[in-house]
Amino acid sequence: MKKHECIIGIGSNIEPEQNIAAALHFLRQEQEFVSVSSMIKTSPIGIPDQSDFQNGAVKILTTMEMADFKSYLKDIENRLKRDRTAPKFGPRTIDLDIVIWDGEIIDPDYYNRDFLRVAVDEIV
Ligand code: PH2
Ligand code: MG
Repeated sequence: MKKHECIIGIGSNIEPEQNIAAALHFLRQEQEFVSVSSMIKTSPIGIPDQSDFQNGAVKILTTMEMADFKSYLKDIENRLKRDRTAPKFGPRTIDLDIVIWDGEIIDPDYYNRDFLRVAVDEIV
């Protein structure tokens, strides 16, 4: 079966150690896990008055198509009690975004956020 290579940006500023560890655990159990970057502490973008984030990136291989994989990441966020009523740039237990899919950069944050580019470039 054809596998897609995906690099996921990972971020959290609510109990980030536990929530990032839990997200990585799910990805290791449920996908073909390739590598994970260093996690770095970053100042909040968008809404300054909230806790610092931990950010990093993960590379996996998946047999899912992109739309299904997006839903799958959303499901992990839900399992980690992501509050969907919180503001767009507000605090979150976990945020999982597809940054690169089969070698193509699909998230413009790659260009806008230095910490995301550094984390992704570490494992690309
Ligand atoms: N994500 C946000 C809003 N602000 N700030 C940092 N430092 N890291 C993030 O991942 C982040 C953010 C919503 O996507
Ligand atoms: Mg995000």
